[in-house]
Amino acid sequence: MKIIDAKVIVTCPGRNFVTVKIITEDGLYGIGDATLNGREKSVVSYLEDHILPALIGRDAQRIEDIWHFIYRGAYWRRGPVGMTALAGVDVALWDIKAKAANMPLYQLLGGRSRDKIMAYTHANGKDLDSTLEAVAKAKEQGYKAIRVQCGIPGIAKTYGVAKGDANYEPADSALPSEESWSTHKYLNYIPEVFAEVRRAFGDDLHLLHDVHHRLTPIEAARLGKELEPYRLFWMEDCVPAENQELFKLVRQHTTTPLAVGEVFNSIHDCRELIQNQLIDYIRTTIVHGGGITHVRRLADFASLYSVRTGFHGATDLSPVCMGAALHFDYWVPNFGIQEHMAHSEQMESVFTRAYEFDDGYFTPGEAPGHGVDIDEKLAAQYPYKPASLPVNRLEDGTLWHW
Ligand code: KDG
Ligand code: MG
Repeated sequence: MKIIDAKVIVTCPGRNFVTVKIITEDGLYGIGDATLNGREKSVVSYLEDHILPALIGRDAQRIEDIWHFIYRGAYWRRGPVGMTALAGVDVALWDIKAKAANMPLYQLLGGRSRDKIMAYTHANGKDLDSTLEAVAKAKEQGYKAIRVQCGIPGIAKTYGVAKGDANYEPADSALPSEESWSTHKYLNYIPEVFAEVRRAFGDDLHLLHDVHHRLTPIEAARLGKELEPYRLFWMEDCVPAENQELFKLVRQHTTTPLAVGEVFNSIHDCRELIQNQLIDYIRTTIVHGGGITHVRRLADFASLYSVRTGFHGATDLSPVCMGAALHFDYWVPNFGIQEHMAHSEQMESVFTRAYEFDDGYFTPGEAPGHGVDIDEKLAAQYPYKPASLPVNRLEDGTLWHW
């Protein structure tokens, strides 16, 4: 089944998305998400200038061979730009293979391991009262698991807290905006937030929290310990993770489960974390982790160590990634949870989807392929808009982790 055309579609129906479309000689096509928030154009160039021209004439059925052709063939391996570009191609090819077999993708992967996929969403507010209101709203929408972020007294703009009623979208200006940070104000306040949330909503709700890489290991250890009475589902990205050894100290001190990996792009970024059982959930998802072909290897490796998946699913991961992720979640034996932030109506008019949400759980749908398509005409009406993620400074001006 020869590939006769391959292109990139960039659209901004409220935020930027990059989509790879591959077309075969018999008219079948597949699409894959290749969005890298704030760095979209680098991936577009990588695809258009280096990868896509070399795909023409290749057999679309040979996913494994094409994966290695792109990965090994570049000589320059790994990295977020390359692995996101690779993921776009890989998912488009899985979409084609499943369509050719007339099967939903999860059937090709091995069939479903569960009836429904638990998802968590975000609840946040500028202060405690509005955070509690947001948790109540998410609960009403049916979510059984909720990520709680709250404004910190004395910090002007905190990670994870949306402006007004809008969904949280950090890439909010063409050049990076600035946020500020105080570790001691944060550490003194956040356990109180979780105490209040547990008091208000009881024990049944799963609660999650994202530290967004801001602490040192001993600070993260303290937070994990202080959050233990509130039994979090996980504490996410508690320290920066380029040095995987940092997690040893956190792990020694707390039983709060640890999640990490949304910025990882290969199995090598988390090999030590997994084989030393320093984490409980791996968050690397399909679009940034080299596609289904590579993330499947990662999940299988993680399963040997009882580490479960908890795929990244913020709005900057397009509905195409969400569709593919949900098929994966339906199949993967060591599934943990799926992050979900709802895409806007405008986004969902460009990307039609077969997946469905009901009472806190998703199902991927039975359409052949991953079940997500793109309306190219409509997509063309929303041209690319430069948007950067913010940077973060300590109160003394030091550039910190965002
Ligand atoms: O592009 C970056 C966002 O996706 C990220 O900041 C969101 O941390 C995030 C999360 O857990 O969803
Ligand atoms: Mg995160």
